[in-house]
Amino acid sequence: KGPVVAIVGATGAVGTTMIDIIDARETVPWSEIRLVASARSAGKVLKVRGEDVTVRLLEPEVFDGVDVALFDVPDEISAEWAPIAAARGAVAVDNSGAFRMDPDVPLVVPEVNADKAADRPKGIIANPNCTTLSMMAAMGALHREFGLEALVVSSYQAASGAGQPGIDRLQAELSAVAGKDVGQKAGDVAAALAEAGLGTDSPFPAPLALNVVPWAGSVKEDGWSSEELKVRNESRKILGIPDLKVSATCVRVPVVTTHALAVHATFGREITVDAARKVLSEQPTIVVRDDAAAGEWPTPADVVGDDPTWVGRIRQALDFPNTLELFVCGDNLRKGAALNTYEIAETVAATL
Ligand code: 11C
Repeated sequence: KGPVVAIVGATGAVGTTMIDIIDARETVPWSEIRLVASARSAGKVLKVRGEDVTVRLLEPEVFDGVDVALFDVPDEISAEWAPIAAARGAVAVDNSGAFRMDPDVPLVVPEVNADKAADRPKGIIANPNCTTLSMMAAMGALHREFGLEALVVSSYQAASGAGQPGIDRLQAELSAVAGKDVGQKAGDVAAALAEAGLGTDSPFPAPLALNVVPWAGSVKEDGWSSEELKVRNESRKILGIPDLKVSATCVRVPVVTTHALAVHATFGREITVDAARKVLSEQPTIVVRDDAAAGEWPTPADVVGDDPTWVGRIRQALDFPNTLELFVCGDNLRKGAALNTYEIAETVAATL
């Protein structure tokens, strides 16, 4: 009999993507797939691999008999419940930020550091932030060959990074401005949103339709956002380079799903565009789309719904030795969240 998996937060944006991923797998190792959510969604019936599954309430007993528990819930829920699942014998794979920087919790991207998944003293494995994760397969592959020393990153983050409320808000804002002559005067987008009855209780700190917003996450010291610090700290931990120089600016753009990043990456060894392209092309989870003359590069609209990370615009930095510029796109709900979490679960299941 195979192991039992539980998906906590099964009805959220990441949870439902997780179910799509499980449905699309040819085979799964699980003898039971248990769906778990808060009281608001418990009792709903969802189809998983063609079978009706009733969503169960998040309570300690729901983890009895569970081997692997996947958490797709906010930080505070994971902080409370992942240790409960672990205490009841499950390996908790957590997609929140609650445990990522805990030295006793591995932070895993299977194609970069799968070996770390086995060393989990708390019974918890963390899944990285979707912005960090979108560039990790590419940076891990290049680091192995050329020795990564520094990253300067600008993100172009999709609304679904803020979950279903982020998707709903962007869609409502786009409806509110559609066909209107706005975007030509300061404040006219906000006025159009207000006129359409959209309040300021948005997941985003400014209008996102017809706009870009240089902010994601919460306010940290010296003007940094939590998201920018996550990119720095998590990249260092995943790649195993504690002194990696990282500087990030995180920006929200009016895209529903798929985060994009402009990456300026400096290496310790000599690197050429051709050598980088070869290394990246050899990775099973990377698609290289890089032909500027033919107008071929990755965009979120092409990448959404796809599992691999797409990389393009690979250039030698003109004024910086051993430095490449790249543009990376990854579906933030798939590899950025549900898919990587599920791949960690598959890695664990193979050892049970
Ligand atoms: C966003 N990356 O796009 C964030 C969402 O640390 O898991 C994920 C936050 C996290 O808003």
